[in-house]
Amino acid sequence: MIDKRHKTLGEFIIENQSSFQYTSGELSKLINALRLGAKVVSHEVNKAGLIDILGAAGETNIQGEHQQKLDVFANEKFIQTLKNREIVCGIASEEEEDFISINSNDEQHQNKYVVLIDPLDGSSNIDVNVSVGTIFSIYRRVTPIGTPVQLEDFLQPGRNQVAAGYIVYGTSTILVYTTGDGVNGFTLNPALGTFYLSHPNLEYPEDGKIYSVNEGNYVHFLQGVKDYIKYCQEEEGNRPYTSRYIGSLVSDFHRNMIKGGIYMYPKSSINENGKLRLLYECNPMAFIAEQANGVATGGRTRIMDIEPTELHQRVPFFCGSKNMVDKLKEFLVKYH
Ligand code: P6P
Repeated sequence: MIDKRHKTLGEFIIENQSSFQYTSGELSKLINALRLGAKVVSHEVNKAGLIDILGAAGETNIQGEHQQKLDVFANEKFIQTLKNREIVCGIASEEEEDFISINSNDEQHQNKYVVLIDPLDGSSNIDVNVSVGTIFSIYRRVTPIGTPVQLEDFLQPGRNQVAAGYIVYGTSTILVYTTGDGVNGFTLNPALGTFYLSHPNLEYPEDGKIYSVNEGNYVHFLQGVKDYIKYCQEEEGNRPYTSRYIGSLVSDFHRNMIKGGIYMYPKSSINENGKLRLLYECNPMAFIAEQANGVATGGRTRIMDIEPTELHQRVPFFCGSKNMVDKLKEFLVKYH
């Protein structure tokens, strides 16, 4: 009997295929494509420290190979692995201005899914050896199967997602995903190239003592956000809270989901819609947060109820432990 703690991602997918609301094998193909991409990118990201030996992006390395920027590399690898699986009819990526249409040549593979991806979020942190990540969001297409994918297949509200997840390339590489039946985390054993179930049934603690926001933007925030930050810093009850901000969404999100906390990227006088992208950052993280008994809001609207209007649109993003987000909302509603 395999110890549950050592279940592989492949075994987990097979065991849980029945709870995935679509035909058998489709989830496996989708997650397997992302799993392969994660392993390839993890290997490359972990080499980044050797960049002065291997040659910086845009130069040729000691083997005379052209060194790609890692976010360009990650984008190409995920697109390639998804295309090869004959289940995806379209891909939207932070690295691509427009969506990519994938037409199946094989009548029987009428590709039903679209994937939206941030192939390497936080890539500016690579040069200083800070964790970065990949974020993905999966929908069923809404236009007729067998026809070219359309923009409306991508501009779906987050509540329509069939799966979402992220990969953190940190002290270890961990893949966390949901298909609407809870959240589970899998850690890569690089020696074997196998992901093992390391974080079953991830859930936010209802309360937390960590707040994550770029306080360098404090002067630009709306009054309600300013007042909430001051609330976090007051000496009262279990406060002051701890301020933790890595500057990499996947890492800040992952820590707060495990320990309890709130992540904020508000709109401000310099970012009128905030910074984070709705379709391939906020929606997938919101799906995971809600599946982990957390909350994700734009301030007045549940993130997953926002009706998208464009592929790369930005929205304000507040996400974390339920009681902390509820308290934030009390401050926001006072002013806005
Ligand atoms: P700032 C990385 O660029 C990112 O998209 C998120 O991963 C991160 O949380 C945020 O932006 C950091 O932005 O403006 O605080 O540097």
